[in-house]
Amino acid sequence: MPDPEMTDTPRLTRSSAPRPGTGIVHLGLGAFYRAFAAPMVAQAMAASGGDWGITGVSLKSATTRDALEPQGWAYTSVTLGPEGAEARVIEVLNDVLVAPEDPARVLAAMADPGVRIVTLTVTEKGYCHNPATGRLNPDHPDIAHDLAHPLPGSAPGYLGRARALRHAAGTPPFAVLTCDNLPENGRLVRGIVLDLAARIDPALAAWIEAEGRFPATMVDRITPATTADDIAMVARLTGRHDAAPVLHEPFRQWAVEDDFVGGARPDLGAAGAELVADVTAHEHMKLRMLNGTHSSLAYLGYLAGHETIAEVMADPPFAAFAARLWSEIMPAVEAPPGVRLADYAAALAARYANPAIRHRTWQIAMDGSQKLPQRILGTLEANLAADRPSPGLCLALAGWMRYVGGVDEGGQPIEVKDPLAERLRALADATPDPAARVAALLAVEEVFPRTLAGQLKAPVTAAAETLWHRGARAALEVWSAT
Ligand code: CS2
Repeated sequence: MPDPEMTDTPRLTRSSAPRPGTGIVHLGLGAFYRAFAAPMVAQAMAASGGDWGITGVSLKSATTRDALEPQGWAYTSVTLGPEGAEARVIEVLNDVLVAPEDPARVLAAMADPGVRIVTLTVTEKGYCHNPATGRLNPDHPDIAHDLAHPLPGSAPGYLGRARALRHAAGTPPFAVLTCDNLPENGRLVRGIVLDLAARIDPALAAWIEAEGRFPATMVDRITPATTADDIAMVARLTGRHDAAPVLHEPFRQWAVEDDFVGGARPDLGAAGAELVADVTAHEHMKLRMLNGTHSSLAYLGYLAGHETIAEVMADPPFAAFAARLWSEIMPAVEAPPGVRLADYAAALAARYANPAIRHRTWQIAMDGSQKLPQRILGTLEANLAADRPSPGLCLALAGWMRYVGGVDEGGQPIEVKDPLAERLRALADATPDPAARVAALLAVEEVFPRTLAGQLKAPVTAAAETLWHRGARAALEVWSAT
């Protein structure tokens, strides 16, 4: 039903400014990319020129294309700071394609010699890999399909098949810049694409290995999913109806390995990105200190009845828990040059508490089976190796185990979104008591390497007993008093 407030509000339309040529194809056009990388590419072009317009590709639904098309692909990016909201119109998209409608058109866009970079935000599960090993899962139904058919459906399939077209045409490969929260994301996607390519044609794999570039990158800006209320708020703020605005925090950080094919890239440095030789330290810090605590607060916060991360941080036992998590995580993180980890943690606490950002615990809780390895398990492995206890992170894991059971502490159903949801739910249903459930879930090998699972059994079981018996909030109160 049309919002009555909106009927008289004119639609946002694109300005008459000249459009740059297209130099980037982006797979997985979600809110995060439009709030983060796309505006920085626009800023880079404003500073230093270049044809880096973007063709966005939705791999699943037509919603974003349908919303943006009448606006000439322009959209509003709204910064939500504690002092208020500030809107800016972003005009860097040249087109949006919906892959399932016309896969050949997506491949043709990716094979265009003017395209020098393919960026990705397809979320962790979009890589069709085994989260515990970081390797392609050849049994994944989408990969099995893409190996058997020239018109793909998955992100790795598009990367492999589009490269095959370029190889056949004598066009240099594009650089692949994944903007997903995966560990050493450039090397991970490189391994996945090489594995897939080798199964299509070994010569293709050899060419990608020699000529392809996969710069790793660390991306950071908190960007909750846009809601109907947000759309109405943006219309009031700007006087224009935008069917797909994006809303985000003021903070942003982009560290990128400067390793592109032929050095071709937008002047991201002019937009504030850090171009570095090796992004591993930045990535580990962000995945472990930000995403690790985000997931921990999301599971336990959801169980305690909190809807958003800001609400979680406003609840004293949770704020104390977050601080203890950071003190567990910091010894397992190497600070990037010039960064003090304690300052980074303090800045995270302030970002999480921003009341203008309504980031739902349920949204962050999604896809835990794909997120836990790089967010929490790596830290636990490092702490175990150094004999450092991690009771907070073990409680967070117990929180995930409780959450994937699909019933909250008040007996209400939880809508668990996860590629392994059914299996996790069946394991949880079969093992209502905490010790048995911990054992059953630690045996899920896609998530937990076997040795680590053995080491985690006792401390996670202890945490689960407390969590089951007392509930999340009381467990934190007890636990943070020890
Ligand atoms: C969040 C991230 O949804 C999630 O799992 O942890 O999207 C987080 O907001 C971003 O990585 C921040 O850069």
